[in-house]
Amino acid sequence: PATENDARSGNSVAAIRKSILDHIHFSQARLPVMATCNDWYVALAYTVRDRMFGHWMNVVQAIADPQRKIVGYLSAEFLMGPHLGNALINLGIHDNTRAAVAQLGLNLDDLLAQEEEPGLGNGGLGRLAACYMDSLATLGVPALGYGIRYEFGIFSQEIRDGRQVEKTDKWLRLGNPWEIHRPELSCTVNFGGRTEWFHDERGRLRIRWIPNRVIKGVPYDTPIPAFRKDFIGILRLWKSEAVESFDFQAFNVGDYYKAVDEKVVSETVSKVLYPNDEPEIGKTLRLAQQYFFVSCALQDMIRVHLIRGKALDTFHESFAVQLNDTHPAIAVAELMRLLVDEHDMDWCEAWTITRNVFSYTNHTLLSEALEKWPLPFFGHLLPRHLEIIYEINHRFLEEVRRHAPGDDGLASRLSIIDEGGQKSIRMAHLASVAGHRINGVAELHTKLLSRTVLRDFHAIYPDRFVNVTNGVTPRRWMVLSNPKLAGLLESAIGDRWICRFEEEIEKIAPLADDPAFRNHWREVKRGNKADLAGLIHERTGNTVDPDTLFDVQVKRIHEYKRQHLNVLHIVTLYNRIRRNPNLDITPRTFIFGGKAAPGYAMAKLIIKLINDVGAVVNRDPDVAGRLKVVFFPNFNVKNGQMIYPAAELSEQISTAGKEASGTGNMKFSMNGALTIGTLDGANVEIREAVGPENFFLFGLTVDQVNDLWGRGYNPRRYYEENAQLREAVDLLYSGHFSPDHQARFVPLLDTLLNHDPYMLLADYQAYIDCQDQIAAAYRDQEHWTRISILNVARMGRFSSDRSIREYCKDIWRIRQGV
Ligand code: 26Q
Repeated sequence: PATENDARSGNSVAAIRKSILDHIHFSQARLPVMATCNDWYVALAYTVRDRMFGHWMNVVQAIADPQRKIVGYLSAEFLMGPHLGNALINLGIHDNTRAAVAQLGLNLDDLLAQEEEPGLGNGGLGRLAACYMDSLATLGVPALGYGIRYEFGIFSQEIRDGRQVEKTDKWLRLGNPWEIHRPELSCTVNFGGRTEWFHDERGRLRIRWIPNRVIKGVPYDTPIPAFRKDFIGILRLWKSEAVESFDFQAFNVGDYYKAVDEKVVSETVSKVLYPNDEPEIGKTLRLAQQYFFVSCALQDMIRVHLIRGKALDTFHESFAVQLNDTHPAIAVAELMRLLVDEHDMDWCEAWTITRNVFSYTNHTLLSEALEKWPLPFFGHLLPRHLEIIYEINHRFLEEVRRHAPGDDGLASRLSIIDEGGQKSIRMAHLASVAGHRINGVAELHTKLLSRTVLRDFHAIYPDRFVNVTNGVTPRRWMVLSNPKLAGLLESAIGDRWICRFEEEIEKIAPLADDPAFRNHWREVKRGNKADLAGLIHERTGNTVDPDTLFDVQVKRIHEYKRQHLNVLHIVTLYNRIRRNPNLDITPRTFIFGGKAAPGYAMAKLIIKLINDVGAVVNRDPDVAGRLKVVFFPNFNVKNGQMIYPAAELSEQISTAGKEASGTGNMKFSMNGALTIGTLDGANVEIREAVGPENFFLFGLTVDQVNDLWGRGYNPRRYYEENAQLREAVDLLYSGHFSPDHQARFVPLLDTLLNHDPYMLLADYQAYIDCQDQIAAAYRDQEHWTRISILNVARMGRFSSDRSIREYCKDIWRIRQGV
């Protein structure tokens, strides 16, 4: 048909080829013979983007339709990963594009490799937002993801001499073909200054904010394609710029350098993504970033609502706004300010709307990670918002006192303002007072949330609490990253599982009993391991054997995630081999990956530990290839797509109660890895789903952890009473792995022996025993493969499509399309 061959939108091989050549000429002004690999990548990206504009118009219509509720997903992070491969899959043009590119004498894989991934997030929270954008689009829910267009995303990691070296992430260096610049939708954002009373034209006393800085937010839109559906989601990211205000020019006549200075300061706001775990540094900029994108987002949503021809009192019928953790929680005060100050609405009416609009997702119970802003500092940057928060708090505490007269303890525990010591604003309280729903990200996490951090809120508002267990998108994490597995699944059960994962994927379960299918399954995994081995060689120089057990821990480096417990297992095996060089053990390749926050010294020392242990173990002739340890540098979405499909054992070994959910655990299982894990986060639900017999469980439960703290935890006792543990710890103390600096790991080891806040020593023996069982189980490949198939078959619940359906039903009150 003619439309198939249209060079702007057709999906035939000829149309795609023509479109690429057209873009080389009309968009890039390049001669094909002179075009670089990047030129071809950009031409292809434009070609693919063209094929989303038709879908985009459908979404614009949905957004303009006053009957349809729109999701505004507010997140300081969106860890999208590369767009090209995902778009080819979702648009259904992967094969034709590969052919078209081949006809031009190019290889699609080279063009895919050319894309710099937008790393606009730290880890789980940012990647969750990206999976949710995919599912929202695929389910046909009109959605705008609002965030910051950081000029520099998460740093890229190099490993030099076994240590992390951070490099700035210049992802925009060669331009970004996926985004549409929308200067006509710019917003202005104010900072600082003071507030004052005034009489409006109707003679009423009102408040206005007289800021001392104004900047401009300019949106850039990126389409997020649905899977095989003419729909997209819009990721709207804001860049900060200087305003070109007349006032400003008038007040600064001739002051050219001051004007340039203003421009630099204004552009700083969206300059760089903050790594987590660095609570103390650069605070002002972090708060300015949060307020900046939140204010732009709300102004934008109000604009959309008014375009629908509706009055502001129905704003909550147009938008459901999700706060991805407390990073955007200032939105509560900003919406109140916009409604009351700017749009002259009555406080109570504005509050009703605000309460109906917002809901809040909590992602952590770690007290050090709960956001708090010191009052004077907050008031200096956002004086009007401080007043509004006081008013919200005043009215809220009155309600609390009515609810529990005389209980001053309760009121002070619930207060948005923390009065103890340095007075500060508890952002989780602000979000909880305003949100009509508060959700945790796994069943266990939601339960602990309502018993610990938000206990008093749960006592007075139990109905606000809901659980929505995280999920991940099978499009990126299976179809795109594991084409071999996707092909095998398709040959067995067709392709409906891709967007009906919950209903369809379990259909492969019976095939676990089919020996021929198990053989195919093993061939797929073997192929993925060989591919990863090649990449490991290229990136690290290490040779790894694809016939060994691939034991993988990839995630941010943090003490609570206990990468060093994994290292204690490696050292234990190493000691066993040294004692008995002929020991018959299951050969393993230990693969680690993950970034440490630049200011987190202990996490950086763990990276050095992994590399130093690896250097000695990998070189020791006694080990004779039975153990290999590699640290895969710069773990990010792109690298993750190569790693998860090759994994056989997934390490999910956080101290019980510390990992809110985890999402890597789901990606591994969906790709046929078995899990060794604690009863933490979503591990609990994964184990229930795949069956306890198909999951390697070890370690203390949350209750046992609390109990042990209560009784008085003495880590040194475990060291003294366990010879195997003592031997491992002593070898690390001895400098065996750090001959150039004997005491290198003393800070880490002393922490373990004296405090051990994450109870590694308490869990050590259970972990080792469990690993020994795994080593034995791996020797029965038929049985292992059976379990692997059953793991995939029973992962239906962990598609982000299921999560988004639950958000729509229990939180956003959206029915259509889903
Ligand atoms: C806060 C203040 C200042 C600077 C940075 C931050 C900051 C930034 C990012 C704090 C935390 C984060 C990220 C948190 C995160 O990724 N949490 C993870 O969220 C996942 C999705 O719900 C869960 O699966 C993980 O368990 C949780 O650790």
